Amino acid sequence: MSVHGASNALVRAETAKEFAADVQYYLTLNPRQLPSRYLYDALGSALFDAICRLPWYGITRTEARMLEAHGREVFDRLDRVSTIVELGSGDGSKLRLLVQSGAPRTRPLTIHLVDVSSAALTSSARTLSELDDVAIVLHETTYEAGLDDLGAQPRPAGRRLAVFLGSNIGNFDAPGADEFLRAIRRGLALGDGLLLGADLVKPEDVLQLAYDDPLGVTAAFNRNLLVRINRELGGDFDLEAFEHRAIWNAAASRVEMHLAAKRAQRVRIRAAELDVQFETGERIWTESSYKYEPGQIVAMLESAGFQCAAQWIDDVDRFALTLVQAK
Ligand code: AVI
Repeated sequence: MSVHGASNALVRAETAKEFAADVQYYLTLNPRQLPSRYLYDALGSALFDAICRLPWYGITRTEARMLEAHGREVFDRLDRVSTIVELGSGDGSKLRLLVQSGAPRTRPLTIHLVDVSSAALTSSARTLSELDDVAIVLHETTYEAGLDDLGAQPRPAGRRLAVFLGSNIGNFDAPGADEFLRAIRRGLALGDGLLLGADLVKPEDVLQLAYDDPLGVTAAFNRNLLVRINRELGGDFDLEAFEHRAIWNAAASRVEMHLAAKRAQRVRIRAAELDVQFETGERIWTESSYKYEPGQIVAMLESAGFQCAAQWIDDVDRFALTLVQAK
């Protein structure tokens, strides 16, 4: 295995200035919001890893089982894959499962890992180093910049397979998901593939436990955003004064995470030059996690320039893996 980093020009660290500007903008919207990407500092990422191990959060386990079961069919339907591009590298274990269960495959295989987190890239590269005959290229950057970079590179022989797992698509609203899928399409050529993992609509009590677990790990993941603002932007949020809420919005087909003020209070965030007055019960909307029906996933992919090659559905744990090709 060989590992290469993309050029430094690609490395885009999220600056404190951008964070401050986003906090200033989103926290003063009505309703108050914070972009969910800021949940993932080092502690937030560790808490998310813990969430993936919770008995009530099934996405990671179900998807891993499905990748193992259907990996072979993925590479049968999409022959001559010479390049895999994983957007949001996680810890590499799901991609390893896919490649292992997909043998025989083209050798050597080049795997591009795109993630803003250098810790995630390192851990993923370590996991994938167990595979033979694989070259790994790390792109420490946003998905969009990684896709632009790949689109601009000379194409090796064989097909590209983009992989976007973990129902990360569910954290985009509909226009955002469409824009993102179109950006993936632009980075691919006719006949290249995209494998998308997406969570399905399930009973409300199951969703409630998945996003408000009895151990309080998801609550800590959510409230850590305030810890991050206090540390990085000189905020004075009183953590005890905000509680985690997970709300199933059936009309919009999404689970929303919020932080609700337990009492009226004023919060100062120095680096954002912001004073915010919260009333009792007032909420900050921190994340949406959209849940789909299988047909909606296909429709969303088709309108972004793909055609469906296969869809595998786990009807018990309600998760879908969809393989499409660029048309
Ligand atoms: C990363 N993303 C797909 C997770 C989700 O299910 O929306 C993040 C998460 N939020 C709360 N629990 C997990």
